[in-house]
Amino acid sequence: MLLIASDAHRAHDPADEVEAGHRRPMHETPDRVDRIRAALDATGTHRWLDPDDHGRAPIDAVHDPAMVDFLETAWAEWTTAAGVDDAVPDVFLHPGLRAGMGPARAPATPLGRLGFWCFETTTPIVAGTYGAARAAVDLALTATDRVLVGERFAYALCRPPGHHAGRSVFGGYCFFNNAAIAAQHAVARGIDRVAVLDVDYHHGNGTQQIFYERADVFYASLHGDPDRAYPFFTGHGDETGAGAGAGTNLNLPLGVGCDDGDFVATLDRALEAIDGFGAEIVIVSLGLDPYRDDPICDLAVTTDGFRACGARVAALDRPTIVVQEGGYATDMLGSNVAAWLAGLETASGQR
Ligand code: SP5
Ligand code: ZN
Repeated sequence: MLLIASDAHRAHDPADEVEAGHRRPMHETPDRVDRIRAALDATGTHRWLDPDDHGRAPIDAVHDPAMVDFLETAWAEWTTAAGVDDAVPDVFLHPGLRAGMGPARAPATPLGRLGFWCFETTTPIVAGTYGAARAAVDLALTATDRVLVGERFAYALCRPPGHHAGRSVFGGYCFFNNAAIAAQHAVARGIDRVAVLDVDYHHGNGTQQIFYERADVFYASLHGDPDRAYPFFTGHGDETGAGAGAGTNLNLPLGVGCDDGDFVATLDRALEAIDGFGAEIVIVSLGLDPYRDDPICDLAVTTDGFRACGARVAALDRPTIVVQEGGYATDMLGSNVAAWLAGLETASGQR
């Protein structure tokens, strides 16, 4: 299989995140990429390709350019204004704050501006964050280009991940929505119907939002039920799209301890819907955090379960771009990605 990766992600390496009010080591680390690369190299069956620079335009096509401007200069502003630690907000633009009083304006100070664009506290900005986030987008776009010219599959080893980044908000370890930008790129290249299949443990609030009113991009997600799971405020089963996009959003919330059988059966429901939609290409937001030993999640999927998932996606029989999202059981992360991709490739008869 064709794999796209680069070392640019390493520059995004915050020491800590603030989780439930406590400072603790980041779960989302450069080591995750090392583990994945090592496991995929060990298979001896994959080809690595360097990304092409696509510039800022594909990002501005999906995100508010003012947020992109903010992320470009956030670290410089933060350090100039006496920030020495990683940049993390502590006051957020809760919708109740200005309810009935019109929209908020982005403030002038760095801490205020962080709270304007970011929705939570586990996504610190450091000196290399913007460059790493830009590079992750290039991986997803390069994978998309290759599939659009005839490659059956391509895998983009994106880090930082993307699916929590919305049009004008970032968080959840994500800055730019790699999968959504790839989907929009495919539309811009003439694909009429694109599906994003999100199998990360967490609901992809950003991807759902970006395409919520769009008829040309279908979003389907399996995730921990938002009644108990981050990001809490999106991902319910009755969120089915709006306006022109009515019926093009499918959320499949999962209970605690969901095992291989339940997960694959639920995946089949998503695949049936994507097939019914008539997707010409599929973009998979691949999180391995449904894994039974993931330190921040509560499902029970095994490595064999991930292989089965890859095989089911292959059976959909569409050109497929796989974009890396989460997965924090680092000891098994490489094996789990390798198993998922092996399932995809084997079932398609490509190997
Ligand atoms: C891309 C992705 O997977 N982002 C996830 C971001 C989650 N960050 C917040 C984690 C809070 C976890 N709290 C877990 C409590 C476990 N008992
Ligand atoms: Zn996740």
